[in-house]
Amino acid sequence: PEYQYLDLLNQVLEHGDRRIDRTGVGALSIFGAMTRFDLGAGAPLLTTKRVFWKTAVKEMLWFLTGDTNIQALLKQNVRIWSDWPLARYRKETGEDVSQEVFERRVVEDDAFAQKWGDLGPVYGKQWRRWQGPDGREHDQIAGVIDALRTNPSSRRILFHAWNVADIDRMALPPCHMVYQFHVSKGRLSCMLLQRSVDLLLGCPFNWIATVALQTMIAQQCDLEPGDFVWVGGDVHLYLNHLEQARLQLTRAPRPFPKLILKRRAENIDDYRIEDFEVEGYDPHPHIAAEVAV
Ligand code: THF
Repeated sequence: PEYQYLDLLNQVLEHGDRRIDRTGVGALSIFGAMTRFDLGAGAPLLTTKRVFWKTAVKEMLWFLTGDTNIQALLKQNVRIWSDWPLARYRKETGEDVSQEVFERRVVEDDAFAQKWGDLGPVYGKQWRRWQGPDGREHDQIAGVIDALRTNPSSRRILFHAWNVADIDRMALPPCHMVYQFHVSKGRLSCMLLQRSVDLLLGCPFNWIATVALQTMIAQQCDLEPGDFVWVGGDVHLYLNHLEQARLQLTRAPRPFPKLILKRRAENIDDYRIEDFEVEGYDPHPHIAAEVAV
C-alpha cells in the first residue's frame, strides 16, 4: 500500500531543511525521492486520508483538452486552480473580491474569464500545442501515442512541459514536468519527474492524475498499465501542514483501490470523468489543509 508515501512524510518531518519558500509560508524540504507502484496491484490512491480523485482526474482531462483557462474547471466545480488568477486579480485591480464572487464571474462572464481566468501557456498548451521556432505547433500527446504504437521499444517516448521561452508568461512554472513512457511485455509504464512537490496536498493528486493518464494511454495503445514510477525533486511540507502530516502518520493504511475505465474511448480526446470508476476505496476521513499560493 502507501508506505512509500508515509515514509516520505516521515523523512521530511525528520530531516527536512527548514526554509522560507517562494510563497512566504515556509517549508521543510528534502531533495530527491523516488517511488514505484505496480498498477496491476492497484492504484496509488491514498487511504490514510480521503483524496478527491475525481477532482484530480478532471484536472488531468482539462490538461488534455489543451485549455489553460480555469473557466472550464470551474464549470465542473474544480476550484484547485482559482487561487493564482484570484491573487493576480486582487493585485492588479486592488479589489478585495472573495474567491466565490471571483469564481462566479469567471463562470458567467466570458470576457472576464478571458482577461482574468487564463493561467498563461501552462500544461495544456505545452502538451498539445508546443510552439516551435518556426511557429509550427507540436501535439506531444499525439506524438507519444503514435510512438507507443509504432516504435514501442524507443527510449524517447516522453513529453515535457518546461518550455523555457514561455516560463515567464505562466501563472506558475510547471511542477510535474516530464512524463516518460516505457513498454515491456505488453505493459505500459510511466515515469513522472516532478521538480517541486507539495507533499501533503499536491502529491496525492499528482499521483492519481498521472495514473489516470497512464491508464487512458495504455487503453489507446492496447497495453496493460504497468509500473508508475515517480521522481520528486524538492519534496516539501509547508509549515502549516505539519499537524496534518503527523495526524496522517497515525493512521493505518488500507489496500489500494483499483482505477477502472468503464468503456473504451474512441481516442485520447474522447474520455470523460464518467468513464472512470474507483473500486474498493475505503479511506480514512479527509484532512483539510490550506494551499500555499
Ligand atoms: N501550489 C501548491 N502550493 N501546492 C500544490 O499542490 C499545487 N499544485 C497545483 C498548482 N500549484 C500548487 C494546484 N493543485 C489542492 C489540490 C491540488 C492543487 C491545489 C489545491 C487542494 O486544496 N486540495 C484539497 C481540497 C481539494 C478539493 O477541495 O477538491 C485536498 O484536501 O486535497 C500541484 O499540482
